[in-house]
Formats: sequence, structure tokens, C-alpha cells
Amino acid sequence: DARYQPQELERTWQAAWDRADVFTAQRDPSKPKYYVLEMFPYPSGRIHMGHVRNYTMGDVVARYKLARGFSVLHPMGWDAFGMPAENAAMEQGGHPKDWTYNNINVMRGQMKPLGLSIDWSREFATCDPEYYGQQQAMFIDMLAAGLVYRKNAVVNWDPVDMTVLANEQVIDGKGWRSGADVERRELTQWFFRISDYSAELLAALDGLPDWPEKVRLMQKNWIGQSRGLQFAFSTVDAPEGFDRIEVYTTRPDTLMGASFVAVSPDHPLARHLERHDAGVAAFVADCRRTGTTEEALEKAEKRGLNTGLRVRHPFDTEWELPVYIANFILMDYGTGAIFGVPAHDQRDMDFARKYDLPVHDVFHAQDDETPVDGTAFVPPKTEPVRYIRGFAGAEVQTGADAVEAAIAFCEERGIGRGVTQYRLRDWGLSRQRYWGCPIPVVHCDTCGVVPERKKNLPIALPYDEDGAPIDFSIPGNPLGRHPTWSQCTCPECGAPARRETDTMDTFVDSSWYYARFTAPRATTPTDLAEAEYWMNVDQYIGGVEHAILHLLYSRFFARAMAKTGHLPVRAIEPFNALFTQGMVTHEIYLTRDASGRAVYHLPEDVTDGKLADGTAVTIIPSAKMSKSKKNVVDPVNIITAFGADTARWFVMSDSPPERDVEWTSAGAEAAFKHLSRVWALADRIAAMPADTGSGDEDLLRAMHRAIDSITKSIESFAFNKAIADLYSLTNTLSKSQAGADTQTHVMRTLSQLMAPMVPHLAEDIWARLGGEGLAVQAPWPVADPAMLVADTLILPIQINGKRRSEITVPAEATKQEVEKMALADDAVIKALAGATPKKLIVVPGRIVNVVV
Ligand code: ANZ
Ligand code: ZN
Repeated sequence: DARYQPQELERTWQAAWDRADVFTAQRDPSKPKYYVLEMFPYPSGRIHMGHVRNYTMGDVVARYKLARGFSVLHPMGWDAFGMPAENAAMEQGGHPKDWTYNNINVMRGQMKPLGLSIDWSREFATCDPEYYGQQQAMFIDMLAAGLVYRKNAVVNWDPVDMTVLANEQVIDGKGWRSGADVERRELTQWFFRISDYSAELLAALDGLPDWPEKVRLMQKNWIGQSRGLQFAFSTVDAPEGFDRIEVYTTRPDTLMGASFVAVSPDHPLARHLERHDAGVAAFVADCRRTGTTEEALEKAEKRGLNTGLRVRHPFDTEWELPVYIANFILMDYGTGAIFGVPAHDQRDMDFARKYDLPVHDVFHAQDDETPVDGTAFVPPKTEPVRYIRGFAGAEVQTGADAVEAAIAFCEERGIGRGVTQYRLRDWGLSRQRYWGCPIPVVHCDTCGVVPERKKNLPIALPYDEDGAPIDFSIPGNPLGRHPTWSQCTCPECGAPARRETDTMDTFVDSSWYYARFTAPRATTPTDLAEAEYWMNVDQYIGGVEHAILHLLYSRFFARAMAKTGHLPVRAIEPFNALFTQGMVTHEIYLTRDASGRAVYHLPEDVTDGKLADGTAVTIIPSAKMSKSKKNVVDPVNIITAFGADTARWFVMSDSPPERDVEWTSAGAEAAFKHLSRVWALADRIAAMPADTGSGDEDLLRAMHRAIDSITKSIESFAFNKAIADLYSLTNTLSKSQAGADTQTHVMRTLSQLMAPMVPHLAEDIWARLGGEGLAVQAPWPVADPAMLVADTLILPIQINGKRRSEITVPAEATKQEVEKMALADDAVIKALAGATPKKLIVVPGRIVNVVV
């Protein structure tokens, strides 16, 4: 029976695309290329609506570019290493590898019914030895190029996951996965020299106009450039080797307001004192209990310990300041030591009040001489203020000018030097985990730390312990306690040696996968000919949650790969355009139990805001989907109920793609109904008797306007606008009285315009209406400019031979209609003054002549 049956239809067309092999990316130098990439998923176990929206967006772009004659690369893979697999093994038994590949199989199976135009032949998972072995090869090259090094470092230690965390993985002082309070530890770790690239990574942001401004700003802030002064205080009666304490300040203009000096608990001076003074040792040990992140330090109560040491002020040798060890000073920023100015820094103010230190005002607001009291006076640096304890430049000047003047003043006198600092730290990549890419180095008693030979790669993870299963429930690193895995021979001297048992941060895996997709089976990390052709990613699409780390690391890696010969130098900014999509949200339904606790209800249990027993529910609109809030819509259910095209249509309609879109069952049903209507319309047109009817100029104009507008909308990521135009063209077509030829032509064009969003339905209509070959291979329709000309005209009005006015009339207006409108024109009414015109001549499309 004639009815839209998406499930069967979608299977049919997916099989047809497979048979015709239309999505396999071909390097074809005769064609322009287009590389569209969505951030690859973590194989958590199921796809969610966010995936559907993300991948549909990429698919719309990919299919559109295909129709525009591009050679398109649209790959898919899996960001497959990481803690959840190990946690699952820890909690439920089993093996991280099995868990991961199982999830990949399930998710691939859920993704395929979406009908995405993906070149599945390029699929890989980052946990494939073929992938991480190449990552190890790159690590070895980066080591040789000085891009990676080992150092002792104070690290964030997650006591539950028993691993080091990057600063970014510490949220509110807690491990991002475990939620445990993070501690500080000193360990020997591997680091990527990303901070060498701070200036370049910052400057190059200006060359990325097709990235969201917001993301560029977040990166900029993360890199955190600041200009300041570095100089040393000389100490009074200091222990040997500590006659100077170097400090870094961004406010040298406030030097006359200094009231103390403070060093980090990890500062060499603190370490020295720690060895000789039990009080210092206890205080420092206590400080180490909080994490190393700025955030953790910001949140912790400000505490200090007076060392009893004193320093001399650089401008006045009689003026001495006390030296504290303070918990809010970071060792790896600036010099790990500061001078404090309570009047102009709230942290210093809090500290001064706590330890009873003086407050010296350096400047006041221009029109206000009230002394600073309790609350530090911190106006924007761009604001002019009155200096009462300044020392360089004018009395009234902006903070920014005063800083520059102070730097110049100090440089002239040899007191210090102006420096540019960056907040960006080197990227610590060592993780004491099993489920990651092993760091390919060997520890030899004679040769020290030596890289593996490339011919021994991949250094693969052991699946078991020499036949016995690995017990993942024991905390710590399973590689570290493996009985034999780490035993090896030294690549340098051949003596027995030990493998490094640390693995790489999983952010490494995702920092170069886009390059690997250009030659996923190459026996080197990349194939330069392929990379040369396919790079850069023309359009990258993903969540804004990756705006900082993943993108920054990828930008660093592209540079490192260029330096080690794995990418062309012109690909150091790997993503030409970036789009960050909004979420798919859903209402939350809740009631309160007797004790006031929220009880959540599934959407299917709520009708018109009420439960089955009549209890009204509170509705929280447009909330992030979350299992615990019971507002998750499973794409698999939607596809089963309505088909993939409905899901795709829904997530592309309604909201601009950068905003959240709220999933509603009414909306999903409406989308399905609309697609059914389109299907039925095509069915009716296909059954029309051979052409007898007339053309339909209005319909054709509407079609060309739709081609023009939808093309522009897709090019500019306004998919919701494209969908609105598709609705309206469908309406116009469904009312047309034109003959079969015209209607078929428009319907076929409509199907092509819909194809990026609802490719299966489009394919079906195309075939039924006699389209040649597959719709996916048909060239994108082109709007006829002649059919786009404005449908209104502006006609000048001459009164007695002189141009006096003009009127806007519909292009198709008749002579009589134009006459009527001319007579209603103000200038004409005035000239006629109630009389009838002697002559009224309309030259169609040109001019109106009135003679009075
Ligand atoms: C004196 C001063 C006076 C400061 C004043 C601020 C306000 P930005 O601008 O973010 O780069 N600082 C320097 N090194 C530090 C460290 N290792 N740990 C904690 N704080 C540190 O921050 C630079 C300012 O932060 C520096 O300028 C220093 O305090 C502090 F009215 O020096 B300032
Ligand atoms: Zn050796």
C-alpha cells in the first residue's frame, strides 16, 4: 500500500549506496577536495542524540560538497583509549579491550542506520596497534627533535585512579573522572614542549577567521600572554645560595606599595628551609595536600608562613620586607615568587589582613582620595588613576602606561627587565594506566632512558599476564605489576632492560587522528602524498567542550608533525573552519517526595504535564539529557519508530545549529508527518497522466529562489533556514496546477535539495520520478539568475515631464493596476489637486507619465 515506510526504504538505499561505493574517498587531483570531519566519538557503549546532530551536520556538508563535484573525505573512527574501559573492567570484570571493541561494534551498528556518507573503509580505533604503533613512531621522532622531554615535576595525583592528571583534568580540585580530592606528588614525567609554541599558537589564532570568535578567545585566554617585569630582591642574612629572590610582576607600577614577598611551597628556598626547620616542613607538607592547579589554589584558603627572612626594597635599601611561604604561589608560573601589594590585589589584601601587614596605597581614583581599606582597589588597566606612590611617568596615567613606564624605569637602572610570560604549561603526557598507548622507551642501567627501535614497534599492550587474566580490580598500573611485559633488551647495548610502563594521555591519540585518516593504513604515521592532497580539514565540527584542550593540542601536534616530516608545513593549522554545535536537550519532569527530594519521571509517563494519577509535574525546559534525570531520548528508538530521516530532519530544523535544540515527541511526529506528506506528494506527481497541463511560472520562480537560498544556507551552516525553505517550496508545489512535466521537474529538484538532510527519502523520490542514476551522484541544482530577479519593480513617475516621485509595483502588475497605484501616490495627488489628469501613460516596466 502507498505509504511512507522509512525503515524499508532506508535499508534499500543504504544498500544501493554501498553497492555503488559512493562514499569511498578518492584522491583525484583533477578535482577540488573537501575534507569534512566530526570529532570522533568515544566508544561509551551507545550513540546519543548529540552524536546524531553532530554527524548529521557533517553529513549535510559532505553530501552537499559531493553534489558540488568535490572529492570528499568524510571518515569515522573511535577515540578508544581511556579510563572508562579500565573502570568498567575494574567494576564489572572483563577486559578493557573487549569492552571497547564490543562498544565499537554496537555503536557502529547504531550509527550505520543513520545513512551517513562515511568512508567506512578508513575506520580505525586509536586502540588498534596499527594506530598507536604509528603514534609511538612519532613519539620517537619527537624525542629526537627535542619536542618531548623528561623532568621531575610536581604533579596532580589522583589517589583513587592512582594516576597523574593534567591541570585541565582537575575540576574544582577533584579528579575529572574519580571525583577524588587531588593531591600533589613529585614524579618523573614525560612532557611535550608545547610552551615553546605559546607565542606562535597565540599569534596564529588571528589566521583562523572561520573559527568561532568564542573559541579563539578561550584559546587566547588559556595561552595567557602577559607582559611584566622580572627582577630580584636582595636578601638580608640569607642562607647561602639565596642572596637574591627573583620575582615576576605584571604590576611593577605598584612596587612602592609592596609589603611582603612570598614564595611557593615548591620554591628552592622553601625546599631548603624545609630541610632545616620542622615548622616549615610541616607547613609545606600541608600545602602539598592541595592540587597544583590555579583553580585549586584559588579556592583554597590563603595561608602563609613567615620564614623570618627579610629582603631589601630595590628603591630603598633601608626598607625591608618579610618573606613568606604562601600556598597560593605557583612554582611553575613566573619565578615562583612574588611581591605582595595589598592595596591593589585582593589576594594580597586578604593575606595582609590575616598576617597584619601594612597597606600602602599606590594610586587612587582620579576624583576620590579615600584610602584603600579592606577591599583592594583594582581598576581596569586602561583607566587613568592618580598615583600617590608612583615612581615613573605622570601623576595621572593609566595603569597600562604606568606599567610600561615602570618597566622602562627599572630597565634603565638595571633593576630588572621587561618579559612576556605565558600561562600555558608544557603538556605532561605520562599516565600510570594500562589502557593507553605505551610510551616507547626503555630504561637501561648503563644507557639510561633510550627510545625503542622503530622496527620493534608497535610496543603492544599485553592482553593477559602470560596466560593468566589481568586483575583490573587492583588499584595502580597493571603494566607496572605485570610479571614479564616490561622485560626487554636495551636497544643500545643489548643488556637486559625495563620498558617504560607509563602510557600516554589519551589527548595524544586525538591530536593527530585527522591526519591519519588521510592514509589510515600507511606503514608510517602518514603518507605525505595523501596528506598533501587531503589536508587541511576543511570543516571540523564538534562540541564546544573541546574548545581549549583538544584543539590546542591538535594545533601543537600538527606543528610537531610538520617539524618531524609527517605533515606538510602548510598544514600546521589543521582545521580551516570550525563549527561548534549546540546540544540536543529535553524537558525534565519532576515531582517532590515527602521529604522534598526530586523524583524524576520518564517522558512517556507524562501527559499534558500530569502523571497517570493526575499529579502535576514540574517541567524544566531545554535541559541537557542525562540518565539520572530520565530525560534521555535514545536515537535507536527514534530510528525504529520514525526512521533515520525523521531524526536527521528534526535535529537540523527549528534551531540554528550552534544553539541547543529541544527534542519533543510532538516535533518528531511533525517531522515524520511532513516527510510523509512529501513522499505522498511525490507519489501523486509520479502518477500524473503524461503532460497535458500548463507550465507554472510562479512555481518555477519559487524553485529557483529555493535553490539559491538553500545553497547559501548550507554554505553558511544555516541548516534550519534551509529546512524552512524546503517546507515552503513543498507547500508551493503541493498547490500547483501545473502539468506533470513541470511538477516532476520541481519535485525532483526538491528531492535533491532535501538530499543532504534526508538522503533516503530524497533517493526514493528521485528514483520514482525518473531521475538518472542515484540522487547522491547527481550534480547539485543550479539556480537560473534570470529566475531570481526581484518580483517587484520601481517605476519613476513624471509629472508634466519632470521626475517627481517613484512607486514600487509587483513585476507582474497590469497597466490598470499601475495606473491605480500612480494615482494614489502623494506627489500625484498634490499635483492634481482634486482634478483628473489630462493624460496618464504607463510604459510597462519603465515609467509612468502624468500630465495635469
Ligand atoms: C605585584 C602585584 C601587584 C601583582 C598588584 C598583581 C597586582 P598575571 O597578570 O595573571 O600574569 N604572580 C606572579 N607569579 C605568580 C605565581 N607563581 N603564583 C601566583 N601569583 C603570581 O599575574 C601576574 C601577577 O600574579 C603578578 O603581578 C604577581 O602579582 C602574581 F597590585 O605582582 B603581581
Ligand atoms: Zn643499554
